[in-house]
Amino acid sequence: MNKLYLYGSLAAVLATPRVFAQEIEELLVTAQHDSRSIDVTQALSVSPDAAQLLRDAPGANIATNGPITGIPQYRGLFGPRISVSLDGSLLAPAGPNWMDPPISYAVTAQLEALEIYRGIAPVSVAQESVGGAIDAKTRRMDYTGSKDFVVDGRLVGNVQSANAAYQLDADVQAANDSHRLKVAAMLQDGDDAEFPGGTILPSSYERERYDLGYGFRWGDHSIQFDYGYNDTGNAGTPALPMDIDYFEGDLYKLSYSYKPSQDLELLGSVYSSELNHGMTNYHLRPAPAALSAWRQNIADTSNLGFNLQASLRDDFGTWRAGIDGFTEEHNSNIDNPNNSMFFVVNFNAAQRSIFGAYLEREHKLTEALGAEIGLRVNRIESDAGEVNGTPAMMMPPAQALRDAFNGAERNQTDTNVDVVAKMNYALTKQVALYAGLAQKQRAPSYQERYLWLPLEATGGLADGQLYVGDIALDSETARNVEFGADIAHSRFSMHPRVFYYRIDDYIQGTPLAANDPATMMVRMMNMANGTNRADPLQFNNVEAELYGFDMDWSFALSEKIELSGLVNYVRGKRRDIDDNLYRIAPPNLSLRVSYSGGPWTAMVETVAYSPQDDVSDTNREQTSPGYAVVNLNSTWQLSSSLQLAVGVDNLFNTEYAPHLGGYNRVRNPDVGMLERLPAMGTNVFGRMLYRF
Ligand SMILES: [Cu+2]
Repeated sequence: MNKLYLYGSLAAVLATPRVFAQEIEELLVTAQHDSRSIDVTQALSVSPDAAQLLRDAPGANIATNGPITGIPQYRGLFGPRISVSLDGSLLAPAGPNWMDPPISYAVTAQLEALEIYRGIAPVSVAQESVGGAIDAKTRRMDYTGSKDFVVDGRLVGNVQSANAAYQLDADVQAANDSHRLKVAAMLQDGDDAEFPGGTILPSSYERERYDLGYGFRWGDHSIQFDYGYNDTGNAGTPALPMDIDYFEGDLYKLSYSYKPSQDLELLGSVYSSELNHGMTNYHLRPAPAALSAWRQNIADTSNLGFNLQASLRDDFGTWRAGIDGFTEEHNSNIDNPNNSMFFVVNFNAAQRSIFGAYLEREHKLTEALGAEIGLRVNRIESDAGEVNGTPAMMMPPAQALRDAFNGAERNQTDTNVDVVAKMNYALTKQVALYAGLAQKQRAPSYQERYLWLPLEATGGLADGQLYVGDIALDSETARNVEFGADIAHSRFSMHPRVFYYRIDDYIQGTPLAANDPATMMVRMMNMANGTNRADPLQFNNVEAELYGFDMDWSFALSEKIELSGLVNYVRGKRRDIDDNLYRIAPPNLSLRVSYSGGPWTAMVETVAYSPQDDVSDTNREQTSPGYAVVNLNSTWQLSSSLQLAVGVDNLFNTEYAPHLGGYNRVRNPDVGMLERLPAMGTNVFGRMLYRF
């Protein structure tokens, strides 16, 4: 009996880690697929920036303007062309230069899924998604089946060497059959990062985040209230002209769901965020020598949104219908602490409201043939208040710009139509073919319309160019077509896609005439300050196209060893002149060998980028050389509740500068001014994950 008991318990001990490894974490798997989206949350990343997770998704990349300022790029499109939502809610950044991109408000350690819609995004998931859609889904406990509360707590701590950074995250949730509660706190801190040639200045950061949630369910109804408080302190953005002094934000959401049957579901939510932001060019980076060149920018943003969706399932598919709205309002004021007379009203109550309605049908035509069709109509209204500034009181060209802006009809309305048609055909049980066709539109951003004085407030372009807006801009219209296949055998899977986007009225900066007041103003400033800034660009409607190919694949060598990888290629061009589009990720691929056996996993990865020579002359973009880096990591499931992970990124301390990394704007002995910013050198990291 004794012997048997021992045997039994030994078996239990041996079996435990594997069973719980699945239950706890599923952490190490790479991209998870369904036909519509890719989830990259399972990647082992200790980055403070959720955008970094995107590197595991085919077609995706990251434009990095600072350690917590990553802007998603998908198939060469980025910024406002990609809809990023947080549990379905939109957020317009407070930084006019997107120092706080929407995805930066997603708490990495608390994500349940980071869903990247592959290719053409359904009209039901995003209002404006010319370049795709990403939704960050926060982990949330389900209601249980009994009155007794079940508690689920998670504690995550990680450290990394390249910037002496740490992150702590605690997430405690409790639920019974009718109540659920969540309390979470997150703390991040990092120093300036090291690269093989020195230090990236400034690239330190500090951020705190606190979340509360409460849900109540009765019968077929449930309501949920969520609140988040974001407090970012000093954080470097060396690719931009200033650094973050603070971001302080309150995020609110109230949602309701009614599910009377398996077939019918009603969802509704209202949400808002109040964001305050300060940045300077003197508190974190070496201050300009001339006291007159010191600048502080104080900005605030109010966001308010709602959505309402009904979905109805029948034997052949699902209908989804809904309405949604989102309003953002921005103020931004520039001053100089050394001169109380100096001011620039950069944006005054610049508003953008979008109201949309959609209808979508997913339909099974035959056992093998499925279709999705969707139609969305959006109405976008934008407006801005009058502006002024010291330059306009002293320099005739600036005065002309101000007077033209204040005298113009700034209230603009756009009506946009999105159409989506997609088909899936299952050739065999293992092979499905896919085709998609869409028209997507996007109205201009407030920066593109209302930037009246030549500045770099461009939503994170980070090209070092001065820009002015154009109130009369038209909406972008993207028509795209894509084909692909989804191949999934027991040991082998592959998801290739080819795509083509033709974008009419693509918004980008173009040169202005020499006698334009904006050009005259920049030249006048150069003379007065002894500077050498290039002539400004004006946001304009041009013609563009993008095409390419992306794929993820995996091949199981044995039960425990798997090969996998990504291949990404995208090319972006102007159609109206002979030029390339700006800041397009160079062709790249990754190759990975992973091992998972019992409580252990291990992974070796090579990531290689080719040079990018197809650069934008208009944006005075620099080419970049290719590179390859090797990364390793390993996890160990010590018990059902404890997992340890260690890893090394950039094992060989390779010095390289990603094409999407932006140019250095900071006086730094180790990196030249306007040189492309290097990535971190060898970075050793460790992570502990404890569940209770
Ligand atoms: Cu800022």
